[in-house]
Parts: sequence; structure tokens; C-alpha cells
Amino acid sequence: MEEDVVSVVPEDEGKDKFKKSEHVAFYRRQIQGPNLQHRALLDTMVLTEKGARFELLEPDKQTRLLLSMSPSKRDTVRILIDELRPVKARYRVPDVVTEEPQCEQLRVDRRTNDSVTLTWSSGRHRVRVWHFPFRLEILCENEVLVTFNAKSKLWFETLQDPPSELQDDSLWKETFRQFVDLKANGPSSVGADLRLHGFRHVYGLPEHSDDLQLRDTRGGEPYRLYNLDVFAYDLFSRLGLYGSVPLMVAHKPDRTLGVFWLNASETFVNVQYFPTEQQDDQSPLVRRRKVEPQTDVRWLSESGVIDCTVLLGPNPQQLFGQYAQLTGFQALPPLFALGYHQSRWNYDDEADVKAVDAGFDRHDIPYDVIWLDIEHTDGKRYFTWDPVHFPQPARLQLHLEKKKRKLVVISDPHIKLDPDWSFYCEARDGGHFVKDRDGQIYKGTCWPGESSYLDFSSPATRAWYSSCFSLDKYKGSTSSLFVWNDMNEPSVFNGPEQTMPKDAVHCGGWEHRDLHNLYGFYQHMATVDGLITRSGGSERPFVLSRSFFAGSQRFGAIWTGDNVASWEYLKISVPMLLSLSLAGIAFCGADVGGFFQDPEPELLVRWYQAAALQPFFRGHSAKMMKRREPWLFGEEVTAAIRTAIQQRYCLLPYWYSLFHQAHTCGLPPLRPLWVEFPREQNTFSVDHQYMIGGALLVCPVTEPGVQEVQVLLPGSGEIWYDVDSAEATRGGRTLSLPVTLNTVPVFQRGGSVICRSVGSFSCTADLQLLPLSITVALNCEGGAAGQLYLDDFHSFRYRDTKSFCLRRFDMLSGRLLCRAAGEEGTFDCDLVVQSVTVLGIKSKPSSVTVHVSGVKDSSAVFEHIETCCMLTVSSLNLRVTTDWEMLIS
Ligand code: NBV
Repeated sequence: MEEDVVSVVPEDEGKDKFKKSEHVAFYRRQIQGPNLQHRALLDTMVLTEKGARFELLEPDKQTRLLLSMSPSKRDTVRILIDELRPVKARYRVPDVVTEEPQCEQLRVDRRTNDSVTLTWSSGRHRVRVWHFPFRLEILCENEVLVTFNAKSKLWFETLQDPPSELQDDSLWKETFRQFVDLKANGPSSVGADLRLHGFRHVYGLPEHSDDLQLRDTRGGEPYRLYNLDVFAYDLFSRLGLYGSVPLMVAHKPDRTLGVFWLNASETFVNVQYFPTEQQDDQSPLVRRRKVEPQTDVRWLSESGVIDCTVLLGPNPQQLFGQYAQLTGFQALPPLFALGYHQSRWNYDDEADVKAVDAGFDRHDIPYDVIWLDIEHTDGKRYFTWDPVHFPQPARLQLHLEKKKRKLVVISDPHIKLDPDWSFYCEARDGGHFVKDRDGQIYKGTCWPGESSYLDFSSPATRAWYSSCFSLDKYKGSTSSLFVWNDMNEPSVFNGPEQTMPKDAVHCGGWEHRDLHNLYGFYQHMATVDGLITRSGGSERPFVLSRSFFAGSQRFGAIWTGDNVASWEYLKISVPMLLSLSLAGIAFCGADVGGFFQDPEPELLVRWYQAAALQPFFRGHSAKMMKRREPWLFGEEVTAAIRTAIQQRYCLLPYWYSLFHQAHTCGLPPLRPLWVEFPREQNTFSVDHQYMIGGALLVCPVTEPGVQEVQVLLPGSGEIWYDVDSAEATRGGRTLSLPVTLNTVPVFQRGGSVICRSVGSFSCTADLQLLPLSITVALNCEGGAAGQLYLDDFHSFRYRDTKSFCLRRFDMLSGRLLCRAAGEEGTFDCDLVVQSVTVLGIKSKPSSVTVHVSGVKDSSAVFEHIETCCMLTVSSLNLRVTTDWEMLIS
């Protein structure tokens, strides 16, 4: 198998197979091109219910554009620019924006010869359009927040009819290595710049293997958004990886805003911070001239239109809500998907799967899902089973299902060109394949050899593909089988940059160039629909995808692809996952242990510890790597991994509640510190620590042989409680914390309440059987609050019949209340609270009493440990769905 991988990543070719920005013609044209002198023709303004429209004119080239601007009730402003009179339609990204925002009526606030100022809502926000040079300013009160076209970088190549002879190579034809791209529409690129006033921190634009805060790109590569299969990707790189989300998030102490550039073609982004670091370092004299902080960003895309939405926040929570409203909320995963997943390329056969499954039980390590990679199929024909190694797949699933565990199998988008295979024939005859530029079915090579690629951009193809997951059609599948979409950038071994040629043609005649970054998004969508339909619409699906775009959060989980078993890759997984989380992709994870190469045991342990505290938690490794099930490295390692996974399971009530929050409010479970501490400037660049929800701060150990870690505990008014020792530390300082191999530095924030399950899990289904413990961490005022969300953990009944339960815990003045939070659902269950621990109680109380539904129930058993100010009330049996209160006096 090693040979296979080497042939995919040949040594001599290595990373040269990927383009740098200098190799890309449209990028060169825009960067080297002149600033164009666009004018906004103010007299052409039309106000409609949807906002305002203006014509733009660029006199040199006589380019006429139409600018539409729509402010929404949720404080977003959409700026759309297309050709005024196009010779043919340009691609507009469908299916990503879930709901056209409700528009606000604009009113003219002020008009001069040079500009017109429009206002909406209570008059707090305004938009000012300048005639010449054309600028569009977005203001809040009187402060300009964003200037569109501040540097006159607006660029719009209008479509033309092809010339009779191709002259200029780069306009109609572009060559990279041996690959020739014939551009059906000629030059078609668009671009624009935005100035973000007062901001010195921008984030987002996943996926890149880099720090969380975006870098100044002067003198280096721009951020590239172009979905590519990059095996063992380089670290600290701005080149494209498997997925793209064109959302940039900017933050300063009093405002968070977002810029969403809805374009699915190859896109570059340049970032420039002001003052520059040099200006910052200059003498006080120079500094006194005070260079106002600002960030200039420039977006450049190969085709499509300019469709740019500015999300005005103003706080991080509102920003997440605005973005989710636009592109969709995180799907609520079935609970099992939040458990631990055990994968490997490949588990060899049914006996191997059963042995690994039994190994988890034998070693008392919980897990929920075992995964099968490409070798499970009959000759890399997805939807089939290898008849020798997996002769009885349904029986295997039943075996797992008896233990409430699941099987995930891979399903890639390339379809083996095999005229004797009914699946291939159906796809071919149904017109479901992408075409080449000559109108023939496109052929490329991938795992099965010569293959064709399903055209997931076609609704008919998606519907057909979805139907292939029905239990009667997908032989050997059962309702406990779930799916993994890999190679869906798409990866084409013999294609340019190992992907599909841009001049391939999709349904509707659109070139692949127009929608490249949407390919994986659409496969993910179709697979999810397939699983939902398979269950008659009642069960929540689980699908993992490698490629993604804005909005992929609606479908399920993504992971960061082919990483490497080294400390550096463990470390970079944290900012990569934070960046994804900021861009809405909340259910994300990295291969635990590293996909390629063999981790040393210490690295493996540290990776489990970190990933147990991240949303998607899967161990995975490449075929040529040594086996690494958790029990293969001696008892010390097994024990450390067992503890990490068991602790993850105990924290599931909290994780599940956070996913419910992501599903309803758009807030990601994994958050950079600044999201919770928006005014604390020293958190703005921190990306080796993070928050899980609002309550837990995590500082994973990502270096070998560490005996002490430095943990930044933000907020001078905060109290932080070490989750292991219960020891309290004031915030606003960096703590030196001694660590052993078993320490995972986690702190609970004073003012929060967390629910955990108590006991030993074998899989997530045990959550229903185990009692809960509640940890109340008091803040300086002696208060704390938190929520718990529950439902049946697998169906859509929470949505369709409101069968859910959302509880609130409030602690104030020694009184802990358990009540319904907001809207009441209809879900009831027997889960009980067994113990309550209160952190931060200095002196021993004289009594603790419990009242259930207003009636005094009993005096409770409690213990107070003075050294760590901890009160534990035990032997309780309080139904979590019933109202109760606890009085500590
Ligand atoms: O299907 C094999 C692998 C898979 O295990 C991995 O997780 C994917 O990222 N796949 C890539 C293709 C082969 C990579 C060399």
C-alpha cells in the first residue's frame, strides 16, 4: 500500500504540484493591474423594498456594473455587484444562503453632489455611497466601521464572446505544468477591497494550517481558498487545503464584525494591518502622529459575482447568530457522534472489527463507532462490500448494534468506470456525471483507477445519489450504518493540482471553475439527505466530510484531513479547529495520533487528551502505519487514554447542551478566549488555549517532556477553579501549573454550572442510565448559572414534536434552583442528579436542605473541604426534569 500513497504524492513532484499565487493568471492580472476609477452614478439610485441600487461606471473600459445594497433587520449589509447588461449570466452561488435576510427599508438621510447617505432601522446605522472615487461606507452612529473600495481595488472582468483566434494566452487559455485550461468565458475575475476601521485582529478563512489570527500577507502568499487534497500538508501555510469558508471575522474590544464573500471559485485574500509592526516600533515622536489602527483586506475570485455581506455584530454572540441565520445552523448531531470514534485505514475484515470492538470492552474504554475505509469495498466500488473480507456486513452491524455501537463506511465521489457495475451504469445513463469541456463524461483517475465523478451540483444527481442509501438499495447496510465522504475536493490523481480541471462542465453548463469549492459541500448534502430519507425522515444523520464550504455545518462534521504524527501537528490542530469553529463549522476534529507516521506513546496520549476536549473525536491512521489501538502501548498509556476518553464521556451532558446552543444560536462549542473575553486584549492572539462553551478553559499539553505549563487565566474579576484539584485562582494572570502525563489543564470559570455523568461508560447510550453530578463554580458575587439540554439523542422529535427538555441551574445567595429554561419542551426522562459540588464556599454551612416542587424534601448529606472551599452534597436523587431547589445556609 505504501506504493499507492507514494504514487499519489511522488517525491520529485511533492508540493510543486500545487500552484502559488504567482502561477495564477487572474491573480497576477488583478495585482499588477491599475486601480480602476469607478464612479457611482448617484442619479441612477433606486430605492426598493430590498434596499438600494446604483449603477457604477468605469470610464476607461466603459464597464457598467449594477450595485445592489440590502441591509437586513439583523444588522447585516449585503453588497452585490454584477454586470449591468451581461452577455451571459454569471454564476451566483446557490444553496449556501438558507434564508434571504429580511430587508430593512432604506431612507435618504443626506444628499450632496458627492455622496448620498442612506439610513435604516432606528437611524443607528447608515450607508454612504461616494460618487468619485466610488466608495461605500458603513457607519454605526457616526463612526465609519467599514469602507468598501477604500483603495479602489474594485475589479470586474465583464464576460465577452470568444475571439475568433485565441491570442493572449492567459485570458482564454492558461497552462500549468502539463495541464491546459481553456476558459469558455475568457477572463471573468472579480475583486474588491474593504477597510476595517479600528481593527487589528482578523480571523477565519479556514482551512489553512496556520495560527488563528490571520497574518499580514505583505511579502508573502495570500490566503488561498481552493479546495485541494494535500497529503501531509505543510505547516504555517496559506495555500489551499480541503475546504473553504470565505468568512473573515474582525475583532476589537467594542466590536466584532464579519465579512462574508460568497464566491465558490478560486479565491485569494490579502490582509494588511496598520500600523505595521515597524510603525509600531518607531520612536515615540513618530508614534505621536498616531496611525489609526485598521485592517485592509482584498478579495480576488476567478469568476462569479461580487456578493459580500458585512455582519455588524456588534458582539461575538450576535455575529455568530447573524452568520448562522445566513448560512444555517450547526446540525444537532445524534449523541453517539459526540462519543469516541475508532478508525483506521483499514480494519481488515469482520473478525478484525469484532476484535477491536471487544478490545475496547476488555480494556474498559468507551467508544461508539468503528470505521471502515476504502478497502471494505469490492474493488473501490462504493456501496459494495469486499466479498472475502466483509461477507456478512449486516451481521457485523447487528453485532455492534447489540452493544449500541455503530459502523461508519467511506463513500467517495469518484465512481469506478466499470460498465459491468449497475451503479456505474445507472449514473452514466441517468446523466449524473460531470462532463469534460468537449461534452463527454469526464474521466480521471482515483483509487479505483479510471473513474468518473458524480455531479453533485445537480439536484437530480443528488436525489439519485441520496436514494442509493436506502436500505433496500444499499445491500448489506442497516440503520446503524453511517457515512464518511472523503476525496471530495474532488481529488483526481491525474488532474491539475490533483483536482478536477476547471473547464469540466456541470449541470446547467456551469464550468467547474465557478463552483469548485462547492463540490464537497454538495456531496455532503446529498449523503445527509440519503440518510435522513432512509429513515423516513425520523432519524438524525451522521456524515463526516473532508471537503466543505460555508454552510457545511448544516450537514454534519468535518475533519482536518491528512495530518502527521508529530508534536507540531498536534499543536496546529488547535488553531485550525478554532478557525473552523469561528467560521460556523462547529463539529470539527483532527485525526487523533496523526494520520501519517507513527506517534510515540507520549504524543499519542497528549493527542487523546487534547482531542477528548474537542468537538469531533476520532482516532485514525494510514494503512502503512503500525496499529495503534489504545491498549497497544503498555498499561500506563492505556490508563491515560482510558481516563481521557472516560472524562470525555462524563462531560457529554455539557457537550450535548453546547451543540444544542450551536444548533439554535450559532455559538460554536469551541471558542477562542477572546469570544468569552472580548475586551481583554491579551487574549486576542491566544490560540493554544481555548474555551469549551462559556465555562471551561482548556490548555492542552502539546509538547514532549513537559513538567509545567503556563496557563493564561483571563479576567481580573474572574475566579478559575482547577477541574482536578478544585483549587481557585484569580483571573488576570498567568499560572504556572505543574503537570504529569496524566494532567490535562482544564479550569472551570467562576459563575458557571456544569453537568457531568458519573460512572463508567461503555458507549454514549449509557448516558441515559448514569446519574448526573452538578458542579457549581461560584463567582465573586457567589453566583453561578448554567443549562442542560436533553432529548432522545437520536431522532428529530425534538424538532417535530418539541420533545426536548432545557433546564436551567441558578445559584445565588446560597440557593440553587433547577427550573425549566425558556420554552418548555415535552421530553421527560428518569435522569437524576446524584450530587452537587459547589466550588468557592469558604466556610462550612450548618445545613443543606432540598425542596422538590416547593415542598421540603429532606436534609441532605454534605461534606465541606475547607482547604479548597468545596462543598459536596451527595446521595441525592433529584429528577433533573423536576423543579427543585437546594438551600445552603
Ligand atoms: O481512504 C484512504 C484515506 C483516508 O484514510 C484518509 O483519512 C483521507 O484523508 N484517504 C484520505 C485517501 C488516501 C490518502 C493518502
